[in-house]
Amino acid sequence: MPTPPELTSTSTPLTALAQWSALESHCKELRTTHLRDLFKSDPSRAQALSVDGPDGLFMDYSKQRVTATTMQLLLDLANARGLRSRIDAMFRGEKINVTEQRAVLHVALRAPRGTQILVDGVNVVPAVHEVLDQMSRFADAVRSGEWTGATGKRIRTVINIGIGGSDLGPAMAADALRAYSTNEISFRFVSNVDATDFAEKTRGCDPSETLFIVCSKTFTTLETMTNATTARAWLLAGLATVGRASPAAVAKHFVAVSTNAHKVAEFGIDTTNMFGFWDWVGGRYSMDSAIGLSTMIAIGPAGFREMLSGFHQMDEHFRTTPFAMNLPVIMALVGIWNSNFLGSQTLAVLPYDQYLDRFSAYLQQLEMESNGKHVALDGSRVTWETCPSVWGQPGTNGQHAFYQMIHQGTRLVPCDFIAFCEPLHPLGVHQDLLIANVFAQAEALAFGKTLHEVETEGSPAWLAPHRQFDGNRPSTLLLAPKLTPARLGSLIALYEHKVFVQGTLWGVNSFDQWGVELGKVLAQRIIPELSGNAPTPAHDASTQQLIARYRAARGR
Ligand code: G6Q
Repeated sequence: MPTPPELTSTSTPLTALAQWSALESHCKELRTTHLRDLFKSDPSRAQALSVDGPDGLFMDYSKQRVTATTMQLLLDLANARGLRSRIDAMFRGEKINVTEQRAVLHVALRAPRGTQILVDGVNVVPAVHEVLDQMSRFADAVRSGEWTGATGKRIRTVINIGIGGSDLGPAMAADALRAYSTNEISFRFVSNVDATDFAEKTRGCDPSETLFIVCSKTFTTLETMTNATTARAWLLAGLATVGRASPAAVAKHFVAVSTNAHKVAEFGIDTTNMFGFWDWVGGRYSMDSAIGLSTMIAIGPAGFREMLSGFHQMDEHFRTTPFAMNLPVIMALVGIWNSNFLGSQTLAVLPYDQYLDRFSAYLQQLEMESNGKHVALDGSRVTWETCPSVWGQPGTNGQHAFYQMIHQGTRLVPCDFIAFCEPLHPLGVHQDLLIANVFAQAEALAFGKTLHEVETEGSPAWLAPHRQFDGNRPSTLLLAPKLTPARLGSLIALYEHKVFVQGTLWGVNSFDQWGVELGKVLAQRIIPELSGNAPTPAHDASTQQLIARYRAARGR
């Protein structure tokens, strides 16, 4: 049985700390202060509450409802929660994922060759580079056409089969880095156990030109194994029409990314075409491991290593920069201020870059699966709020949809805006319009428009209240020179470490996910009951009724 964690730094409940009380008192004073006044009273505010990070990444958080005092008090809280020692423990490879007794070392996945990071006394960095080299050889072979399918044709479609952490990262990266991807191969992602996903993603594909990458850390996940089995049948049926269906053919069209060689072999995938990773890589922290094989095939080994260098730059920034200038730390503390003191329940992440279409979906897992928890590390129930709900979509689309609520709704919706100065498609005036919009939204949210201003513009009295904007709605703006593989890496590492800092302050384990278990277990119980062969289901009346309805609808 795992031994319970030592909790030197978090043994005092968060809200019992003097630093917490100091923030509560400060919040009472600052709560009613408008951003308009904060900017008026401090001409240096914009510069003071902005930070330059690695590779040109600039973060302006001056439109958050904080002052230098707020930030100092939040830093005091972080220090009281032992943030420094927690960061050091993670980078040292200590088993900080206490409920699973695992080290948490996604930072090792992007550590340069020659670095030393020990887990149980063994340096894990050489093994990381061995797998990267194996991936590089394979990616090159697929990209060049040297790797062919069973009929000798080159691969034109790569289909990643995986779910959760084995899907969201690679799927997000496929969109994010499309400008850097080969046009010779199309990339698709099957995750849902709904057969529609498989049917639609394989529509129009030629089996003889298709490569499946089955990504599953455990190689037992229901959705992934079901889709992989369907894929094998689809492949063999397709190859049968040209007389090439055989178990050997499967090896030319299936590779696996897993920690479970035994299950991979059992499925019929040649383990020489298996790319490994380790139990110290959490699913949602794995897109830079072999789980990113589809990304490497898309952008090439050099592009992938560039992405890893971006991750690593942010890791080093996080590890070495004083907290007051540390992007992930500041972002985390501002989030805690918004959630725990200003009472916001949500975070909108709004990238003004179409390539980041799936970025907020990726962050939803990273943030909500990591910190959506009500039990502290010591097993006690927390008496403070933890992770907000995270959502968003690329600008400017949202402006014509849900921004109404952000500007004039009754709830506080803090926003992270993300923008890049240089466009990847320099067409006409698009980029200036895009950037003008993101700057304008942040400005409008912060400063609003008073009733007096609306009336002065000539609005009749009955209409003026509808056209008035309170403002004082917080946002951070991340501005970078251009979206590149390295900057994508930095951006993801920024959020990974932000999540870690918040988890540390909230006192939860950001690296387990027990909350997804119960539904999985119940589904396993219900599966045979749907066929009608199982004994009378022992469920609540509502669930029994639903099972009965389903069986009737399916004639069972
Ligand atoms: C992520 C979670 C979860 C996991 C999937 C897929 O942190 O652990 O999303 O990635 O359940 O698991 P497998 O990779 O084992 O199929």
